[in-house]
Amino acid sequence: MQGIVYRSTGSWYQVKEASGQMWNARIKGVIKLDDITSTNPIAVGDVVDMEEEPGEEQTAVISKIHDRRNYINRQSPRAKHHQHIVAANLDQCLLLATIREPRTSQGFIDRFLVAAEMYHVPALILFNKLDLYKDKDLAQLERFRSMYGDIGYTVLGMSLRKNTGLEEITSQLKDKTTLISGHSGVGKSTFINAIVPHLRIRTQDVSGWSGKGLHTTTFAEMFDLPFGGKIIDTPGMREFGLINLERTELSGYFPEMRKLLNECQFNNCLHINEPGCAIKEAVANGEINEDRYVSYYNILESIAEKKW
Ligand SMILES: Nc1nc2c(ncn2[C@@H]2O[C@H](COP(=O)(O)OP(=O)(O)OP(=O)(O)O)[C@@H](O)[C@H]2O)c(=O)[nH]1
Ligand SMILES: [Mg+2]
Ligand SMILES: [Zn+2]
Repeated sequence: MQGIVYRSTGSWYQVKEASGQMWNARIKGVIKLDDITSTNPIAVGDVVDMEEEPGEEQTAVISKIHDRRNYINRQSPRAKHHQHIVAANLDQCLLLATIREPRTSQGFIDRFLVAAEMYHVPALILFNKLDLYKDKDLAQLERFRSMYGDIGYTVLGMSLRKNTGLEEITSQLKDKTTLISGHSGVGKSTFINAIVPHLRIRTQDVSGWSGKGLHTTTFAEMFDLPFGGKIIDTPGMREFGLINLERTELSGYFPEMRKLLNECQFNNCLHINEPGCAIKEAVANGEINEDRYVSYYNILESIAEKKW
């Protein structure tokens, strides 16, 4: 039988068969994997083949992992050089961000967007907790809307507390598999509870964001959307480590830079202080947003620091 992995907790996986039946499944022996070093061989969203385990109820053994269309990974929390696959076979990834309680920085948003570009997964940005925003936060939201909108990213806003802005985002999720990520406490699980009736995933208690960055969700889990599509809840992340990223490739993951790269005088231009740099020129004449260039520079620096 064939199924899709909905949840992975250590060595056991919950796999949903085409009929809708959920199986507890595990790996026995060795199965062939992609040529990547990963601490979790099977991820949420993986399509697998499995056989019923004789004598056990609703238990199966996974015999094959189908090739992944794409996947998103993070540095493994346990082993720095290893990757941890968060989820596979995605149509898009959604960054849930907040300007208050907690604050999501532009640097974090830009790292997320670079990761999405690297994995060729379209990205959306959704700002939550609009009910808490003061005038200066709303001005910041408008700045983000125009800056990211100009580059081609969809930016939406909502308040789960006030129940506003949900129609727009649900129409974006319909019939797609979406990975949702963002800092702890931005409301990822609350959002999924709001769009999937009868679901009661654990969320941070009503006292709300405590500032301690406690993680309420501790592993990735996929849910079916009642209007079609799937959504994957993930644990909050503090920072977005970018793995396997070369300095010379970075500007290719900024869409507004990508289209100008051919115009730089040197084809290995890092756009710092090389002569004839089209990117620096575009920043100077306002075609490229200066704050985005600052993010580019900061990420470039962070790549340089890692020497392995
Ligand atoms: N004021 C306000 N609070 C909200 C809103 N949406 C969610 N919250 C609160 O924010 C807190 C965090 O919500 P969670 O859904 O647990 O956050 P999470 O992103 O899943 O966090 P982790 O699982 O730790 O990554 C909860 O107390 C929610 O009630 C909103 O629109 N406005
Ligand atoms: Mg959560
Ligand atoms: Zn250049």
